[in-house]
Amino acid sequence: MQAEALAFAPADELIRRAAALIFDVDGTLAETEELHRQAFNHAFVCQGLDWQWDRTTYKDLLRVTGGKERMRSYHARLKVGPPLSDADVAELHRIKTAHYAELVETGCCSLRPGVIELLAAAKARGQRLAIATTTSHGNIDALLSQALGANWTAAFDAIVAGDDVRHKKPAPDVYLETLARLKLGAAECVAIEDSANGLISASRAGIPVLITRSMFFRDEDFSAARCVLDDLSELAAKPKK
Ligand code: XBP
Ligand code: MG
Repeated sequence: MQAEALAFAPADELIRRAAALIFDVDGTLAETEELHRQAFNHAFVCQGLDWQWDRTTYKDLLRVTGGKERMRSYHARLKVGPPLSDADVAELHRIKTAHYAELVETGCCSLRPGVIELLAAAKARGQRLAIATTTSHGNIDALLSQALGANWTAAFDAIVAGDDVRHKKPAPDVYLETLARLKLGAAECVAIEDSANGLISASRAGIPVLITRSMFFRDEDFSAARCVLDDLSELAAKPKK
């Protein structure tokens, strides 16, 4: 299908006709940010910091992508004491990531509605699947081995995480690297995202974006997206503009 025609197709056509579907992880595959928030707070207690991020604070902090960068940004706002050392940030993030994995491994965070069905339908159509995320490979594995089984990586042709590229979202790096690994053009693919940073990142890489509204980004402006759904189960329901 011609790229321009693909660009204005309803959601279900946009998805069906793409050569590859590129999925964001946090907020898109699952509502994981609430677990990330709890894991950050756990790490702060472990390290004797009197920081506790409530949902309102975390929603604002999510404008900074990357957990390490988010903690540095928060500390800088406090304007107290010298900047956190790289070693302090690394230790906080290590503790946070370990606790996040423990939370995810309880099975308390299922994949969002319609995700498993879309993965299966795409595979049945011979479409390729990829992941382009800011989080780490360890966090992706914790979530998807729990949700899809130990062999989950076999379903994806490319898995690109935050530490695989120089600049995190909203830079296009993670999507450009995914396209390079897929050996596909941007207009042949669709990015499935939940945040403004993710929309900007994929758009800068030239990839049409389908947004699914998530817990922390429900009220964001997604006017640059090709289509906006509440969740992916709508794809099975009816064509959506
Ligand atoms: C969302 C992010 C990540 C997570 C926390 O990634 O920005 O930083 O909030 O994970 P996505 P880390 O691109 O999947 O929406 O602490 O591992 O960064
Ligand atoms: Mg996301």
